[in-house]
Amino acid sequence: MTEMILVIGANGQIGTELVTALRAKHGESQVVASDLHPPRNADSNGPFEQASVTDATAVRAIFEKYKPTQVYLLAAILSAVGEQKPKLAWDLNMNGLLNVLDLAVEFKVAKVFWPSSIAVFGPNSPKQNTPQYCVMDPNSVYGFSKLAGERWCEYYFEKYGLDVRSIRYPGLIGWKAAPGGGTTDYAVHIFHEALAKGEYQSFLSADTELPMMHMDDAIRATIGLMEAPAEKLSIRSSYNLAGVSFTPEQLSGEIKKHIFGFKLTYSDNDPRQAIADSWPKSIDDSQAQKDWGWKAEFDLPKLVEDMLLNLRKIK
Ligand code: NAD
Ligand code: AKB
Repeated sequence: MTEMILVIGANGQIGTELVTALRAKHGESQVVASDLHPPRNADSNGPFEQASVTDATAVRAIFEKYKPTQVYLLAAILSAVGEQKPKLAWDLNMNGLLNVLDLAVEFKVAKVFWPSSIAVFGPNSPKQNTPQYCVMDPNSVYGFSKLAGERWCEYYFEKYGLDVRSIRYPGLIGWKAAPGGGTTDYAVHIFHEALAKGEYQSFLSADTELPMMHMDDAIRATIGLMEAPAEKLSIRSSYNLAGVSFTPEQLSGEIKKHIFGFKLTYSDNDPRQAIADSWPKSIDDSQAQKDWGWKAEFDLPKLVEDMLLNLRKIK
């Protein structure tokens, strides 16, 4: 079957890499990129549609034009920006999702991907090896918009038979695109500053351990989940997914092996610290391993080596 794939929120940290990967696999003309803003990648020749996902009429026109067989909805406001613009975050993260789910049912889209986050967990969730099912009391707007989104995804699967698939991504680290305003962004910025200045001021404290993942692993997981046979998938809310967990201090220690004299300092009273403190330190992803054979490839040394190698080439 020839796929026609629509990626909404295509200009962001994940979309930039996902569109490239999907176009390499399915052909440029088969992957439609869409975003609120004009395309960032001037080298990309594939179709592009500028629209807001909250504008149901505009999104409907895109569905009518391309008749997508798969839709990836990436447009969202992330955790840190969400605390500055709580109502906007709720509106985009909820109504954008509901618009896409409704259109996917109406246009009989075969598969929908929508990402959740480790932000669905809260202060009373277990911190170590956080299980798939446990207490979930997220206290950021982003976190509870993702938790509500998970419930909607499962609901559309159960009620309307829509094949929705989802992953609770950890903090993602890639060299091709900048992160979009999250709590884990320090772990991308640190590489740019380490190479440019030999130092970085972290907005999270030295011992703040968080689950993270190299972008290559995240893209492989996303496409792997979308290609898995439907009958193998036991979770239609969102799968826990683990990569590598580390603190700013541990990341800095690994960077120092490559950049002699790299200096990490810390700022006080950053609002992102409270968000990070409410999140898990590590994730149990045994259900993803069991259902669709997921396994991360990047550990901390490999992630750091890859980031520095590639950033050195493009700087
Ligand atoms: P990002 O902020 O980098 O990109 C989001 C994109 O959505 C941007 O290009 C933005 O222009 C676009 N957008 C914003 N408002 C829009 C609108 N109204 N209509 C259409 N497009 C709009 O985000 P990302 O890091 O690429 O994340 C993509 C998804 O993955 C989000 O749902 C996010 O919650 C989830 N996620 C990301 C991470 C991570 O570490 N990057 C971790 C967990 C979950
Ligand atoms: C954020 O920090 O908001 C994101 C996420 C983990 O969802 N990177």
